[in-house]
Amino acid sequence: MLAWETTATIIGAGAAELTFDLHIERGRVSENMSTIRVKQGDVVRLRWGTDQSIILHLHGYDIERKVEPGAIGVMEFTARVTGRFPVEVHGSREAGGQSHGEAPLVRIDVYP
Ligand SMILES: [Cu+2]
Repeated sequence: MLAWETTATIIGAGAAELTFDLHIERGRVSENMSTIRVKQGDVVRLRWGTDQSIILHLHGYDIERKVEPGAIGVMEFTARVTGRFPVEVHGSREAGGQSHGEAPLVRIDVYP
């Protein structure tokens, strides 16, 4: 299953600007949003909503965002590097620690 972009704008040379809206409930996203597919060169914007305070870390591109309930946390990057990049949940301030969860919250596949 893969997630479909909410909006897509072609920005030339086959690249697009893609926005994904992802909602986290009790530390998970729905199954059909667990893999996001983009192409190298795309400008990717992830908009996160959550029902609890959470810290997200996009590995590889190394972007960390704290997202609070009632607010949208935005990660934006240009997908310059191909491969599979997990978004992991880091330990929340309430729980303490910085450990990673068992499975990634979302995987981002960047295709050449
Ligand atoms: Cu991490």
